Amino acid sequence: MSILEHSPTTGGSPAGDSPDELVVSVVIPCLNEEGNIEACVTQALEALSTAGISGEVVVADNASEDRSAERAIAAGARVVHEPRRGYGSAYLAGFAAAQGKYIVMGDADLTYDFGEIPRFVAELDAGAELVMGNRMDNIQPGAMPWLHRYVGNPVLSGILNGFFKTGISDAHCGMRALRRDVLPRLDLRTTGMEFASEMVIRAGKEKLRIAEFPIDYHPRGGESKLNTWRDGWRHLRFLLVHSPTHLFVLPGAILSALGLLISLISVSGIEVFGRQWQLHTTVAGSMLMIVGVQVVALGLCAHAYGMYFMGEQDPWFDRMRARFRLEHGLMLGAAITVVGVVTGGVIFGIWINSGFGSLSEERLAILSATTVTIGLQTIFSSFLLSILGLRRVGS
Ligand SMILES: Nc1nc2c(ncn2[C@@H]2O[C@H](COP(=O)(O)OP(=O)(O)OP(=O)(O)O)[C@@H](O)[C@H]2O)c(=O)[nH]1
Ligand SMILES: [Mg+2]
Repeated sequence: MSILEHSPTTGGSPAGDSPDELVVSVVIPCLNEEGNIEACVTQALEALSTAGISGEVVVADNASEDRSAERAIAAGARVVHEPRRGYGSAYLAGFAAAQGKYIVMGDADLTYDFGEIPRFVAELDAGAELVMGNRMDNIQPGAMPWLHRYVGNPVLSGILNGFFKTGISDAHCGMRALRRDVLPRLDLRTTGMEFASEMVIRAGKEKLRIAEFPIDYHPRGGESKLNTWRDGWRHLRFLLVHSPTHLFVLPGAILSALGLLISLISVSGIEVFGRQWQLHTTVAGSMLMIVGVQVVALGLCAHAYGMYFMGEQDPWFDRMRARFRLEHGLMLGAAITVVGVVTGGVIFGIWINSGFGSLSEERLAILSATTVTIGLQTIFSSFLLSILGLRRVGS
């Protein structure tokens, strides 16, 4: 990365900041935006000087093949180069070079109005640590494709809020602002478009003070760099792998409960929907139980990994850990295994009673095998959980 030019505006700064301190760094990621970048930089610098805020504009050029970098410098920006492609990579380079107390973020495509910078700064001055724009009620005609507006954004924002309870209305809005000193706490790492989600999720987990207000979203100049399916999937993938509860534990618990219910109905021979459930249903119930328990166990291990190796905070898992020890898991697993073995013994008894003749206890046999499988899974998963916890001091 090399710094080409530095031209902070010379306006005054809000009360309380030393005159030399740069208050705002406007950071703009840029990939082949030669038709837009000058206007964006000019607008940002004008907004800063009109409001009397000392600041700079940092353009993170992502190996543009056009004249974006030259145009940005000509307009008065400081340009840093990030050869590794990706929206997140560009921002990480821009953040590393930023010198202001606050960072204001916005795309280099004329979709956002950099004249809004003072409003973002005012929210930060008022105590917010992250300020989000919300485009959803002010999308100008032609600014956002139907699929993004009514499917992609609401669905992904809904999942994000369902999983992480951030309460943010427009989690993918590219115009936002934050205090530069919260960056170490956010510890952002992703390189692609999912960077937008990562920042919001991390801010929620770190319990930052978050403010949001409505902003306009204008039609883009030049070609969009967003790939609907690839970038949508990158967001979704990020949400899933950062929430073991929703990826593993809940689905696993639902699968096993459903499997148990189906198996019990099938083995007991009671009629549901006007008929008894036969062998095929027992097999399905058994499969659901085994998969469900396996998935829950993987989820607990993922939680443990997140806590012990990635510094995640998880009160639910903490409570679980305080209550249950390895020995509890082993006892539970052993008890389940014994139930399975006893069920097998019952089948054996039936066989003896029939004088070792033909035997037709398939459903009970499936139940027995399933129970033993689940018991053994529980025992070995408990050991794995314990191994993951070994790294923890005092465990
Ligand atoms: N997608 C993408 N954008 C990059 C990259 N590097 C820098 N950018 C910039 O990141 C910003 C966001 O990209 P956009 O194409 O505007 O994506 P978007 O805002 O989600 O989608 P639009 O609504 O079409 O603008 C733009 O300023 C890009 O120039 C990169 O490698 N990939
Ligand atoms: Mg854009």
